[in-house]
Amino acid sequence: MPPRPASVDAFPDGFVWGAATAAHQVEGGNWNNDWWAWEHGADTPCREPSGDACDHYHRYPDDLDLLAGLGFGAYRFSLEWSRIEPEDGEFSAAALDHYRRMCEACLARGLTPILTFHHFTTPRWVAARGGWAEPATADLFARFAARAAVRLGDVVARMCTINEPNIVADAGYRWGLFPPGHRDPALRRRVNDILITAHRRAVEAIRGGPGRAPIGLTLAMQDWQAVDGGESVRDQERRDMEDVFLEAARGDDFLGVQVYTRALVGPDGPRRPAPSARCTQMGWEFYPEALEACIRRAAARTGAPIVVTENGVAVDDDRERIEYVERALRGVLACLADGIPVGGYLYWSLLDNFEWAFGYAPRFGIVAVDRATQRRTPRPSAHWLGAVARANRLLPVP
Ligand code: GCO
Repeated sequence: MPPRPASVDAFPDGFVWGAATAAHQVEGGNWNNDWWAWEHGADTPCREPSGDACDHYHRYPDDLDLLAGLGFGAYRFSLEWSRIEPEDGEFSAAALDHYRRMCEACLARGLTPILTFHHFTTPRWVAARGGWAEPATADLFARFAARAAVRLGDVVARMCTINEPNIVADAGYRWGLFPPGHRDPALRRRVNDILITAHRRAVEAIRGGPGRAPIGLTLAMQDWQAVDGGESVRDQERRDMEDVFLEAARGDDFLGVQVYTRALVGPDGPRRPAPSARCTQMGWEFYPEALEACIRRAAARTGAPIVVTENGVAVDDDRERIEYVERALRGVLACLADGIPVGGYLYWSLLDNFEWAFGYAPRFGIVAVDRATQRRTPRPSAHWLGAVARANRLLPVP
């Protein structure tokens, strides 16, 4: 086959390349939030507690050295609300200083800091008052966001209010997989609304602070495909999972799109992948083409600029990771070729980390972490994607 013309594989100037993490999944010792309690509770689906995680709270300078050295230009990470506001209205200047140092450490290494205010975990005192089922939580979150933005707004390049509010609601209030473990579809819709209110109020609150970094939310999306006449069930599922949030994101500075796979929906509801399907360690179908479909849908529904704030795969064989990312990036290029504004691609995740109820078994990292020694070892995918980032074009798969 003749080589493709170079321009086909090039990304636009200024396209942002990075990797993402979330506080509870990497920091370690986050005992003051609802997830830690959930990990240690009886009868929860958690396989193991988060413990020291990757000790990233202390090791972040080395991890940022690694990320920058590989060729990446951005780092997405999150604040741990329970450290910053350990009790109602008691804000920790030391915790905020820690996150400011992290932002400054990014900037010193040429990494663009992309900050998420809420990534799944909620302080215990908030959870005890009803968590996201309680409308007052929207105001508590906005107050926290305002405080954090005052301290950090001038040293961040982009801000994500709430990570995957649709998963917070769905996994926590409909399926009982995340805290608080409810199984109540009506409550889940109510929680959707409260999370949307929280996002809107946080945007307002953050805008009152210093800096002019774009603000948006990040949404978990799938390529929803109807099978055997499942169109209307698919549409209803997708409405509660995505459409209500896409509508809420209209007018935002950007939308963070986070995609891993497709969802097949029959008249009886979502289906598991066929036994013959190629699956990842998560049991999700290996389907990198979902990213393109989701970017197109998100852009069409919101009119907002898109950033891929998460895309990645949990696999044993790192060659599969490279294959997955390469195919996903072809989809990003196809979107760009059609004029859809996609501003960056952040791989999930920099490090092998605490994958919520799944514990440490799934390996999402481009960097392997030895659980006993905390030693980091970049995988071939880290070197390949770092080279792609440096070249700002898709490179041949090694
Ligand atoms: C999520 C998250 C990450 C996950 C990742 C893989 O959205 O679920 O943002 O915390 O680890 O998506 O499941």
